[in-house]
Amino acid sequence: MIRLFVFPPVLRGTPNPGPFCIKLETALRLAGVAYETSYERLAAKGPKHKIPFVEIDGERIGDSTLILERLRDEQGVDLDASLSPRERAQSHALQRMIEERLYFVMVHSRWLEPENWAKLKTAFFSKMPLPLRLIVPRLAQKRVRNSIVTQGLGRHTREEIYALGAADLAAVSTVLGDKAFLFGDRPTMADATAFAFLISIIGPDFESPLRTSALGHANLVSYTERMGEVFARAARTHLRRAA
Ligand SMILES: N[C@@H](CCC(=O)N[C@@H](CS)C(=O)NCC(=O)O)C(=O)O
Repeated sequence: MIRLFVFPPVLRGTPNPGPFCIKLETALRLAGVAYETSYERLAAKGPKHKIPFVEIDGERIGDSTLILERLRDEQGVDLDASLSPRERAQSHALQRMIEERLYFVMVHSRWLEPENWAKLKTAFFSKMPLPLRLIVPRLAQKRVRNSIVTQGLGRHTREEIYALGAADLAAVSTVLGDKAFLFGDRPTMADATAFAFLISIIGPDFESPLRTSALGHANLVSYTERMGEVFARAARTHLRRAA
């Protein structure tokens, strides 16, 4: 049995505060892989010092993509089995755009917009004992700010950052078009990834120009709702199977 380590679900309208946690859990559910969930706040417990991570037969493995590649290679778990080589390449490019750029726009909107930061701080840190509650949030925010600057996005103006995010969302919307899922009528790995980040952006917890851009694409909104139903239905099947 796989043990999945994700953040505690501290947000109201989003399954998990970590989009990579939602991505991995969606993929496991879609593939019908049995797992048990443990909540973890400390990224340092993971082998890559990031969350999510999993434990399989006592071994801890980090990184959502590497975990899924391992499950594909060792257990034949492959949500993309029906895709052509060209579709796999397109799926790869789409997912890397979402994870390596759109993600940082989302992080900026959550951690560095004053109103969102106030909400995030309460959700993440309000249960921490004093004096940690006064020190840790500021250090964490500073680390996030530095990481966005190092990544490159943080060197742009606020307008430029949201324009870059809007362009990524427009690309996802165009690829989706009027299809049910990104590569046709069945969800694949790209849908697990796109859903995770879209629900993180569209969910009701944080307002931002990025959310406004996403809400401007009717197909992304209905797609996120559709994937939300797939995610919940797959959970019910998963729980029935475990019972
Ligand atoms: N490439 C990783 C990214 C995971 C990631 O960035 N996790 C963030 C939360 S969304 C994290 O653990 N941050 C805590 C930290 O960096 O200390 C994956 O796909 O799992």
